[in-house]
Amino acid sequence: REIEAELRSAIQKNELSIFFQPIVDLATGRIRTFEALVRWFHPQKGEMRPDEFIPVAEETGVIVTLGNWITAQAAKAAAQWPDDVTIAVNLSSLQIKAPGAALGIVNALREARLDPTRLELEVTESLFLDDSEATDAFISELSSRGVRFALDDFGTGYSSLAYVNKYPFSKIKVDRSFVSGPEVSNRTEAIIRAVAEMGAQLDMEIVAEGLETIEQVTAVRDAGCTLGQGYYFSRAVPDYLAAMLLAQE
Ligand code: G
Ligand code: G
Ligand code: G
Ligand code: MN
Ligand code: NA
Repeated sequence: REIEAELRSAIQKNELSIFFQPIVDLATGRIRTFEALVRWFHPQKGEMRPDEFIPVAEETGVIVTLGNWITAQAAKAAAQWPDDVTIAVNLSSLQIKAPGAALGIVNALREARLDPTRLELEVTESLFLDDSEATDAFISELSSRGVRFALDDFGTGYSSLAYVNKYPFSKIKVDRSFVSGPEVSNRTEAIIRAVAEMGAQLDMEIVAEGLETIEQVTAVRDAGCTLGQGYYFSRAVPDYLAAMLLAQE
């Protein structure tokens, strides 16, 4: 397919870049993490959304090369930030099944001189659906080196609680569909409160995603979420703007 060939050369041609969206401490307002989100500015077609090209990258296997590149870039950017700011990178299931997947991440960290505890890998349950041996090996290898894992899009899939039970997540990201709409209903708030309670019991932080209004921020904070992410705070921004946001704190 055309998009596949284009994607393969996009890295060399410098058409891809990593943007960074802050994840904010809801008690202090300070940035604790940036989530790396890949962007593709195509010379003819303009901005291509990751929703369009990540699935193609997955189907064609390009995601392995692309994923390693994203992790390396993200680690390099994070190495410039204060030590208490972490970087979150999204992982596709195909990436972790590739031979040497864990090693690729370890090398990216080493090359960037980034402490492994400053990297968080965001995974969804699609990661766990098959080949659990490779998944287990990947997670235990990286966990033992200090890399953290976050369960992304929580609340939308199947059997999410089974994964919470099985793997050592340090964070759960409540899917943004739970806060969509200008206000958070009492019902939704009760669900978020229950998830936050679970997080407190299991020593996992709960991130509310997709926060766009102050009402949503207040509601999820009152419900017990400790971290928030969304357009209310900031969109994903290029590295120099991420550095400026940190410098302003
Ligand atoms: O900004 P947003 O349009 O970035 O991202 C849309 C979707 O693409 C999300 O599901 C997000 O997790 C995914 N995505 C964005 N960047 C990356 C990336 O670097 N790797 C992977 N695997 N997925 C990404
Ligand atoms: O699947 P994942 O959660 O990694 O996807 C992140 C996606 O959510 C990206 O496409 C990002 O641009 C988008 N996003 C981040 N903040 C907001 C927000 O406040 N509102 C909406 N609608 N989307 C958001
Ligand atoms: O919604 P999202 O999280 O993708 O926010 C990123 C926004 O920033 C997009 O609307 C994107 O168009 C814009 N943007 C920021 N920097 C650049 C840039 O260098 N080139 C282009 N084309 N768009 C940019
Ligand atoms: Mn994510
Ligand atoms: Na998410």
